[in-house]
Amino acid sequence: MIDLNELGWDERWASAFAEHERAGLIPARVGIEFNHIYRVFTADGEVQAQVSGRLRHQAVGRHELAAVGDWVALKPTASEPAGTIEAILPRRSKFSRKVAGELTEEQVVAANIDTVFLVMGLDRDFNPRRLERYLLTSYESGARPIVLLTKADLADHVSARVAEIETMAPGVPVHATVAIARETAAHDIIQPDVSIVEQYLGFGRTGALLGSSGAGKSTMINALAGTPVLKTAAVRESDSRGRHTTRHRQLIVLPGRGLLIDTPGMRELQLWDVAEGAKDTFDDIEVLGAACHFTDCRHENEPRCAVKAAMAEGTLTVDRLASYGKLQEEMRLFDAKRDVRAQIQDKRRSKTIGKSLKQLYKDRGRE
Ligand SMILES: Nc1nc2c(ncn2[C@@H]2O[C@H](COP(=O)(O)OP(=O)(O)OP(=O)(O)O)[C@@H](O)[C@H]2O)c(=O)[nH]1
Ligand SMILES: [Mg+2]
Ligand SMILES: [Zn+2]
Repeated sequence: MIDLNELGWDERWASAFAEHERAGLIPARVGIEFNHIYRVFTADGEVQAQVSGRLRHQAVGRHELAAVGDWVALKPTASEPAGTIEAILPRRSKFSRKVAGELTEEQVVAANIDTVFLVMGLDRDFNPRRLERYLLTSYESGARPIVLLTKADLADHVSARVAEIETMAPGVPVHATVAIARETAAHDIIQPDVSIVEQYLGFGRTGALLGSSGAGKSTMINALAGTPVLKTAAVRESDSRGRHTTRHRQLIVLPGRGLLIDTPGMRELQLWDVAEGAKDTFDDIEVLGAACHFTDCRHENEPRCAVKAAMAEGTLTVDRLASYGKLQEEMRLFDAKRDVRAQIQDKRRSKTIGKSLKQLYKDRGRE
């Protein structure tokens, strides 16, 4: 038996589930997703599940299929410990990205999370510009972002780097630690400080770890679990790159202390719908921009440009303005692509509705 509250179940979920309960379905939380096969937690234990044909047929994109962290309505299979996912409860939060490759499709990386841990190594993985993109997506997610800088044993100027990230992400807590006990160059042994992560979790609360391959996400979860529940592997010496050890998303229960979702390192974090998040991340530039003489100032060669002035003063770096510009361009492209896709989806929806209407008339005719 599993206590559903331990998995994050509460009164609000129960009332969202009421109609499914009347239909004889049982609540379950998605623990693993791998090639459309799921393992879900139910009050009776963990079972294998797949999405019902109806749900799959109705879905206009993969974001409408179940994702790790989702609460779902499960129809148990009578003969074996398995079931069919008949419905997905509306998500309270989600971390999404655009699927890798050309397709403009949303992929939900983790659902119903309270906290997003953005994990970045202080080795060669350290890259503030990349973190900026993760922050953007976090602001959109509905979960609280926390930056976790791992591999503190491998960096010389840890506090300077923490400060660097702090100025980039106002209001976001930034912590540096190790995910595994290590000896520093000065022969001190540093132990992982699991309380850094624990303070943002707690009974029934869910966190997700995101970051590039090799950053130490699985290692950190193992430290919290107190036993190696997840596979880890050494990074490439030359550039600290990971080997994509974690292959699927997985929800780990830390009994009484919360839940953590491990995710595979992302090769690329393609942004999904970050308009609002952009405003938060580049708050400084947005504020400066409001003071430019021209309301449509592109901060290039326009006179009386507040952004250019800040750069001349040194309060704004060229790098930061460049990533702001890159983001603006990316959002323009994204919006254009999404418009095309929305048109296609609308067509598909009206086709499906058209079909079911036809069927309805046929059935009526027979009555
Ligand atoms: N020196 C040092 N090594 C660490 C630290 N944290 C993790 N590592 C090592 O980094 C390597 C990669 O760790 P993983 O936990 O597999 O990384 P991951 O983020 O889960 O990577 P993927 O599953 O590929 O996405 C392992 O060899 C870990 O032992 C740390 O704080 N210091
Ligand atoms: Mg991993
Ligand atoms: Zn300007």
